[in-house]
Amino acid sequence: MIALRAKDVDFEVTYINLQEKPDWFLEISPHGKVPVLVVDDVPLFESNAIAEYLDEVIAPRLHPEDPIKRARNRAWTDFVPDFAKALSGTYYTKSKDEVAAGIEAAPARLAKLEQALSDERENDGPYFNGDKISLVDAAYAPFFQRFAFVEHKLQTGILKDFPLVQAWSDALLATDLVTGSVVDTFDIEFVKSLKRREFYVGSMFEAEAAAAE
Ligand SMILES: N[C@@H](CCC(=O)N[C@@H](CS)C(=O)NCC(=O)O)C(=O)O
Repeated sequence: MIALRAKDVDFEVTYINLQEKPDWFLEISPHGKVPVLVVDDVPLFESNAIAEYLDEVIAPRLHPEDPIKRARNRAWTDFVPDFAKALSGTYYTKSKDEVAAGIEAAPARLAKLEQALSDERENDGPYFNGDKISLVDAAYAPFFQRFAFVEHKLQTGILKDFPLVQAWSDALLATDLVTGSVVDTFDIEFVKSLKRREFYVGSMFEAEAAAAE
């Protein structure tokens, strides 16, 4: 969604209930996962494949022009699942003890990203390559966005030892490209899903959940 927004192209979004996936969706999504982008009746799936396709066919280019930089950006995009686990390992957890274990485990992966931010650019950012949003930014931003939301309550402090990562997150969450990429009701929908899945952090949002009833 962020890549589409960065391309300033017209698109239509259909949200589905992942608890009750419609048949038409299961027919076009081989793994039953979102996102899927339908282009001229052809479904594309997997976020990275979709983003790469968009970058090939719609300007402006979000990948760096230099092939070496591009390859390194792609390599760091491949790190997203590991990074996402570092963050979600604190809040996709069922108890205080599991939160604590997630906090203990996170730094090993966050340190790699801190090093990458230091190595990959010869400027002060604020984004992964510099002053322009790239596909790496688009890939990481949704995970920073979800973490920032729960971090208000959880107060894990896991980013405090990683100033470049924290500054990158702040920059991404300060742009409308990212904040506008989710539904207006994102906060409450996210809270509902945390509560439905009985994650510990869900219990910290009782007031928000009650207000939404
Ligand atoms: N590797 C996939 C992962 C997509 C994914 O995990 N999507 C989740 C939502 S963020 C999903 O559709 N979950 C529903 C399910 O697995 O049933 C991608 O990057 O597109």
